[in-house]
Amino acid sequence: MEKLKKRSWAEPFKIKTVELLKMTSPEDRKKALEEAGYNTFLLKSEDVYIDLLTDSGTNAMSDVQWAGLMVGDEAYAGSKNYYHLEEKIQKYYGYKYLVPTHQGRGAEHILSQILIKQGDYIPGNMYFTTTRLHQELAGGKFMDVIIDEAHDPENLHPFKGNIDLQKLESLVNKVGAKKIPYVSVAATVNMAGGQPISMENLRQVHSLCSKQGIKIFLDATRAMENAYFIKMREQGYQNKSMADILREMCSYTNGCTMSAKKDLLVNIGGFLALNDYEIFEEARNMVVVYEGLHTYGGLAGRDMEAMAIGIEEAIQEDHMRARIGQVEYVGEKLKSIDIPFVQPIGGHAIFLDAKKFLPHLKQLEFPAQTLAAELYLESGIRSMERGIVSAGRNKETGDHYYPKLELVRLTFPRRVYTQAHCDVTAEAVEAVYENRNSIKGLEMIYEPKYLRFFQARFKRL
Ligand code: PM9
Repeated sequence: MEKLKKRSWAEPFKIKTVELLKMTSPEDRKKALEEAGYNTFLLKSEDVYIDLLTDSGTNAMSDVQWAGLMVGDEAYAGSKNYYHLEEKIQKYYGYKYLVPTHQGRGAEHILSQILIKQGDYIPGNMYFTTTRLHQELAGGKFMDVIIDEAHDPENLHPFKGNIDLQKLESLVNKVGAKKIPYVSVAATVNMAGGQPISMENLRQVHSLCSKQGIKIFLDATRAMENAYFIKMREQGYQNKSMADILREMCSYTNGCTMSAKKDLLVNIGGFLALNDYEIFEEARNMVVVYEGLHTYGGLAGRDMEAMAIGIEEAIQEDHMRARIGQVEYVGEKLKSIDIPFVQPIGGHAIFLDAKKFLPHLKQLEFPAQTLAAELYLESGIRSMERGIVSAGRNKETGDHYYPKLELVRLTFPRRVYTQAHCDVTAEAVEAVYENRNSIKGLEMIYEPKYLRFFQARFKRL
């Protein structure tokens, strides 16, 4: 008898409930895509087979989280679930004060309005769409200080989310520390391909900022995934627990904004967590204007309970190994058939390199938007454009930003899809790749003012 060659890993859960999917024909998909203006955000979810649009709010909750919904304390003020969530945030992230928000951008709005003044600069490790918009709406200018390697899809740097300390220092020298309310540090870096920042880099940024009196705010949306990469890749962290690594990361920052819809395994929710009492006081004043009372911030008590439980589940190494392992599984398959995508394989998604995939398309023919549309047509798989459409326009010049990275994100919701879904996905990408030379680009026919990627419409050239 032939022997099996390796030992596999499997998910640390079993399936109790399933959600049925509708199978569609190529004709159905053509019609749906035309109606959606070639924008995958505008497709109806029921027309999608495997939904890899985002890992945001699309995770499967555990039976314990669902049970947690039943102990939701829906009091207007002082819900016990708020105190439970506060306790878990203090324990795992180490911040003192909690302001819940309806989701990540609610926290970004409040933080930006409190700290940014007209004419300020906010350095960060690559922009994120909503984060930069809130910084701009508050009168600030985002400055990208990520290492150059992050803009190169093929570069194998293990921590492509790192901040270039020289870029940061020269910005401080040029504009002065007073014009920099804080450094915006994301972990992992979404737009760079789900790439982590190293602990050493965070420590160095902290040391530079402390000398200059500049604060640091963490975008902790996928910080637990970042902690896992540190454990796997950074010397000295192999024997530390995920919880210890996460706390150390947070200890170099003054607070965080959080979209709990990712790492924390819930369908809705976010928060602002802070160490500085004065900022907390102002945030509590603002949250009642824009979100809800300071002990619910736009969430139901049950949402906060599910999030508190989600923190405990997400910090488990077994969970994270399976979560990141699934993305890695798809990445290794695509690598074996030479599909161009961002390497190293990221934490939450595979980012196809649309410039390499469709080299005959100019950037203004929207190669990533086109590729996302083609993948849907081929297979019913929904992905997301992360290129020139997402980058938007420069507020001062009115011209498009032309990002170096023109990517299509295949984003894996946590605990949702099986290995068979992963195989189907890789095969669909391969089928589009085989037909790539016949693919034509798109023209934008409707462009909304803010965050245009959500609602823009296109037609085929
Ligand atoms: N990220 C994503 O699909 C949601 C839709 S795209 C705007 O990746 C980071 C790193 C995010 C993020 C959302 C937010 C905003 C902040 N930071 O969507 O408002 O990835 O909860 O969070 C999406 P909310």
